[in-house]
Amino acid sequence: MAKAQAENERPILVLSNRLPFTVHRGSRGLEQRPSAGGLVSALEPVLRKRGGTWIGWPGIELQDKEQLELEGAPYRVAPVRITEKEATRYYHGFSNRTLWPLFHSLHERARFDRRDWETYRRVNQRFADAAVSAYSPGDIAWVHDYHLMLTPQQMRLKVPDAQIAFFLHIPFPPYDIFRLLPWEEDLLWGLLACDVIGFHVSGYAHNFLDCVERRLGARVDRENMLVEHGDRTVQIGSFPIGIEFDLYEKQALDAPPSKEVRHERIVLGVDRLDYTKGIPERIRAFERLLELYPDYREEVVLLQIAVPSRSQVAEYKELKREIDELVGRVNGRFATSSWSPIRYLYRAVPQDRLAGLYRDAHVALVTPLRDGMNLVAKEYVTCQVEDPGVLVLSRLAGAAETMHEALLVNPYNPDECAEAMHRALSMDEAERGSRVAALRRRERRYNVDFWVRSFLTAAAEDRQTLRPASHSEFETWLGAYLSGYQCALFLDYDGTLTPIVDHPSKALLADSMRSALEACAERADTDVAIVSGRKLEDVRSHVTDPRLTYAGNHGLEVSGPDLPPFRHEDLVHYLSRTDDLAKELERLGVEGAWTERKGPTLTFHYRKVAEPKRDALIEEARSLIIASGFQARDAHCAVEARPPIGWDKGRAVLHILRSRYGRAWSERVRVIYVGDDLTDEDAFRLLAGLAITFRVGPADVPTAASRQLPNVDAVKALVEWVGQRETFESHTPRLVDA
Ligand code: GDG
Repeated sequence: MAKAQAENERPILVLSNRLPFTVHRGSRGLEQRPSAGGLVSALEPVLRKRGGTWIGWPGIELQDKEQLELEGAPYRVAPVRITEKEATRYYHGFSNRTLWPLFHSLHERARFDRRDWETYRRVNQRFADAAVSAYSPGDIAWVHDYHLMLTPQQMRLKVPDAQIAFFLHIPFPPYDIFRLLPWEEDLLWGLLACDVIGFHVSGYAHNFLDCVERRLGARVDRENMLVEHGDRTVQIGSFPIGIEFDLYEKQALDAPPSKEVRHERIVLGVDRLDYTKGIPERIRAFERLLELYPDYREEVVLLQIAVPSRSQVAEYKELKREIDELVGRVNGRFATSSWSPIRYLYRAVPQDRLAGLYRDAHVALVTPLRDGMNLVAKEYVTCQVEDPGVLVLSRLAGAAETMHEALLVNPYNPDECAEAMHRALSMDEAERGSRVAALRRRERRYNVDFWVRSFLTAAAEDRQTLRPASHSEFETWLGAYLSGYQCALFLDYDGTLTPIVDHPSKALLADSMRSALEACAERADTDVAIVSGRKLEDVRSHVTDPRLTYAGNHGLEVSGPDLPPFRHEDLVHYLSRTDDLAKELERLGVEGAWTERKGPTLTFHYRKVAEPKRDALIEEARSLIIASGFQARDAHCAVEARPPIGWDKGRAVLHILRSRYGRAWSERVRVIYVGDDLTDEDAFRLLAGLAITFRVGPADVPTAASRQLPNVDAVKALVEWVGQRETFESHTPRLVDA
């Protein structure tokens, strides 16, 4: 408990698109005005209490020498510099024209532009760099919203032990929508670098789990809401945001009667002018009310406040024009000499006046087509301190998940909305009072402080891990795939069958792994091949089983039962040249670095070289390798020199499959490939669609593998399952999705 308490006092870094104030260039230089809005009022007190840094974009392009200071604040502010051109692509482009519509499931509005994406990535990196500079061990970085979905991974790569949490303020869409995004995997990888990822409601969290499971092949635990991402575990959760209840309640109690409310009863709409908010649909629903129930004419007014938003974007200009025309049409149709049905204010109203309006409105019409949460619904019920009003709420807002006592509607159905308005306007006081009391009680309890506390507590908790991969999981993933087919199991050696150790000679096969491999080798329906970067003889001497096939030097040499021995024909040209290259690399003379000679290839190891010396050393080694006419390839703490002959582990696997089973191998054989190294990525890419591939170990780089496994133990469980799996007599292939 004491520990949890201490964790709750850690300094935080808040990363959000905007700083907690807006900046303007005035006659006296840069002028700051505090930002209104829930996020700022929720997080500011936390930063004031714990200390930390707020990292965000000031909203204008700062000149090189211009600095921003937040006067008197007990926390730091780190402005992220973004040029106007970058803002066009990062903010107006990728954030608001790609992610915003797509995540609200309005995919036809989404624009996919590679240049927007590249700028988004670059700007996200700038946020990550600012966070890395501001971070001290023990801090927690809390990244907010869809503008910064790559930042967690960019930060994690530089501070592997950082505590990083993310909260998404908008919906997370279902897989079928999410997968329209050309960069879908990058975003998932970006987020999975977090320790905790929070969403407003459990539906969004489940959508996210579906996407990581189906797109990345990550293991997920839906009961405990965990994702196994490489060798890390990520906690997923729903944390519905709340509002500053006491503040809104007080403002509602203090506000004078609203001037806008005269003798008519008010149906109120309050939104940023955004196509997700369903304003045209709402106006049509109100029109329908007046058609169906003429008694409301001259009795009721729709007061719609639309706050200008993203007004440079063409779609928003178009939406404004549409609303203007609709209001004109409906008013033209029903207005009388003393009454206009719709009063439309295209501007922001000061917050204290807004509280008065909420209080005095008889009905709030909160009917977004899709909304992460929707704070207006919460503010409205909080302000019902006098004659209780009725909330009509879209089922497609996150708020509908908890606000059961509202009248829930489908915003696309004008008849249903009109009926709900009628029910609201004719509801007796007892029912209105009961509904409002329950709604207010909930918002008072689950206010914004509760949201911050519960999120940060979850972020500070020790991570659970998933149950180790079990045979039943392998049965689910591979059972139908292998059933009735010959299985060809390809395994890398170092980091896959044995853990990575500080010298390759110490990487010995555990007895249990040896037994698991033997069980596979004994089966007539299974062939096992070890595909390694080591020399063929070296890897064979470690595994020893003569029934297995061995591919050494990244597949340049292959030997196995029923296979003609293979040695790539171009190798002779390189055998002598590796010797000279090895000598040149050895002359670099850096402590801890050494060269492994493997015949036609060599590996330059730097695992034991001090961290600060590495980058320069790698650069130098790569140049020497390339100058000698070899390809330089990155591997685990090593650079490989390989003959540039278009051959790699993937090609070797295809060679083995064709040599052993014939050209039509894919009709009889099902392939599994397991590896941990960057050199295994060649095989993952080449075998996509032809095999089920597993990447083992840390999730530090994106992978082309179809699935991920955390460690060598999980590989052992997989090999054991292959060795023990049920045999099917029939060789009639089942219809499966490979
Ligand atoms: C995003 C998600 C999620 C509106 N008009 C005036 C005014 N407002 C204030 C409201 C409310 C805020 O703006 C709007 O918040 P919403 O939640 O409704 O919508 P988004 O701006 O789209 O917010 C949303 C939210 O993030 C939090 O996570 O709920 O789903 O889309 O606070 O009061 N405020 C003033 N005058 C106005 O005229 N003063």
